Amino acid sequence: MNKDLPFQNHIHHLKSRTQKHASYPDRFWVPDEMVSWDIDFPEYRPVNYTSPKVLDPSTSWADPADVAKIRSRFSSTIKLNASGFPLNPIGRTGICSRGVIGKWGPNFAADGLITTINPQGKILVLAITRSDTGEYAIPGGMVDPGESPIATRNRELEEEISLSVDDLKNPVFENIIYTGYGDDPRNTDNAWMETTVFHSHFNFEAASNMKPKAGDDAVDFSWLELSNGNISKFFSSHPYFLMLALENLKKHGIS
Ligand code: RP5
Repeated sequence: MNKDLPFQNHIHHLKSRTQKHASYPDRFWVPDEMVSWDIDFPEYRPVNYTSPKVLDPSTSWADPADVAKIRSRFSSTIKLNASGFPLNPIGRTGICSRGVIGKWGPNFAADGLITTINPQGKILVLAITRSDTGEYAIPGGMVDPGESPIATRNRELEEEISLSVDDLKNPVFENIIYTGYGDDPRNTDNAWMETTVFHSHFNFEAASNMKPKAGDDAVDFSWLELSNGNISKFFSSHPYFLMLALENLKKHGIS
């Protein structure tokens, strides 16, 4: 992690504590200094919320309500509370249980961050507009059982923005720039997002030949200039991922 970069929300998970999600009740207020589980906070009364959709037994992507049934899945690095529930690795969020998140503990996603440089020398990123929060986002989604992160990335680019595997051939470079916690407004004390971010850079001709079309959870798409103003409008920890992409471009001698 590069500590000098701005937009590191996941360090204090600001959005996980303060951003109102449409379907969530108001969170119990957690001030910055009370986030860590290591700090005593006897008044802490997180709001218990799990969406009816998550609790519906026919929802195939959700864990059973009884966490004991899936506890063996957790790696030894995941802390459990006294009742055996997994604890968010950053700390308190003001909501316990799962919210709209299907799995107890970490929920794995993959993101496809695509950049190009236009003839005017501006760095552009391919962004979607999310249907749930209305924010810009890098296209991405949840890893299906048995799926590799790169396969998820490819599937999500196809589902959300109609890019084919052929469109993704021959990037100037492509590599993973981040794996870990995402400061997602749906996170709770017991369920949270972790993601793998693939950065692929294309020359302008290849990018112009892509014919993106918004679909699935995306209501729109755009090639957005990577200005600080635009970066700050992105969903979850995506602003930080975009800073990492700018660093990655520099590392590759581009920009
Ligand atoms: C974010 O949520 C991830 O970085 C990824 O972009 C996204 C996955 O959730 P859905 O888009 O499937 O709702 O935390």
